[in-house]
Amino acid sequence: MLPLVYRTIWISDLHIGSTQCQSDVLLDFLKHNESEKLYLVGDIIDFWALSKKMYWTTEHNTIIQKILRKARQGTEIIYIPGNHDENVRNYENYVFGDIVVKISDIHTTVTGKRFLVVHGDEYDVVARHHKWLAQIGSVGYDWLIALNRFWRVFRRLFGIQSQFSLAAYVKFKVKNAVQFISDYEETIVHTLRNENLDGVICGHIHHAEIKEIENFLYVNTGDFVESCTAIVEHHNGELELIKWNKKASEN
Ligand SMILES: [Mn+2]
Repeated sequence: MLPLVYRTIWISDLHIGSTQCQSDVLLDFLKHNESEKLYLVGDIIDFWALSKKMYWTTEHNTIIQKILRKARQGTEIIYIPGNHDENVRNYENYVFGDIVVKISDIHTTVTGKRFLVVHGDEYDVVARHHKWLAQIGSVGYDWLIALNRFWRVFRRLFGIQSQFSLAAYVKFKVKNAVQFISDYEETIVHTLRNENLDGVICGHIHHAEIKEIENFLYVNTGDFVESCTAIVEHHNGELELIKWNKKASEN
C-alpha cells in the first residue's frame, strides 16, 4: 500500500517512554502516512513516566528514528512540547535533527485559514493549578467503563450483592469527564476567538474532535494512547480527523 500523502499532519499525546503508548499502531501510522509538514503537538515523550520508571522499547527507538528520517527526507517537522515533556520548552527555536521546537505556532491552510497550534495544557485549569491531581486524573474514563462491565459480569457470576454501585460511580466520573471536556473547549475558544484566528489545533485532553464553536473551529488531535487519532490537512485545505488501526493498513 502506497503511503497517503497530506499537506499537513498533526499528532499529539504519543506518550513515548510510557507503557501507555500504543507504539505498534503509532509506528504503523507513521509508515503509511506522509506529509509536507508534520506537527508534534506535545506529550510526545513522556518524561513524567520515565522519571518514575524507565521504560523504552526497541519500538520506541524505531518511532524516533522514523520521525527523524521523515525530517531528513524533507518533511518540515515542528515539535510543540506539552506538559509531560515541558522541559523541552526550554529549547524554543532550537533545531534537533531538523526538527524545530516551538512553544506554539500559527499554521495557515492552503485556503488561507489561520490556526493556532498549541498543546493546550495552559487552558486546562486542573493541570495548571493542581499538577498532582492531573496526574491522578489521567486515568481514562473508557477504562472505567470497561471496569464497570467487568464488575457487572463478576457480580452476576458469583452472586455478589454489593452496596457499592460501581455503575453509579462510573456514571459520576463519566459525567465529570464530559463536563471537563466541554469546560476545556469553552475556555480555549473564549480565550482565542478574538485573536484574529479561524481556529485552534490542540491536544492534551486525549479526545479528538473537529467542531465549530461560535464561528471558531476547535480541533483536537486526540492521542496514541487510547483512540490512536490524528488530524490531517488535505491538499484542498480540508481538515479531517483520522482514526488509525493497524488493520486499516493491511487492506
Ligand atoms: Mn498534556
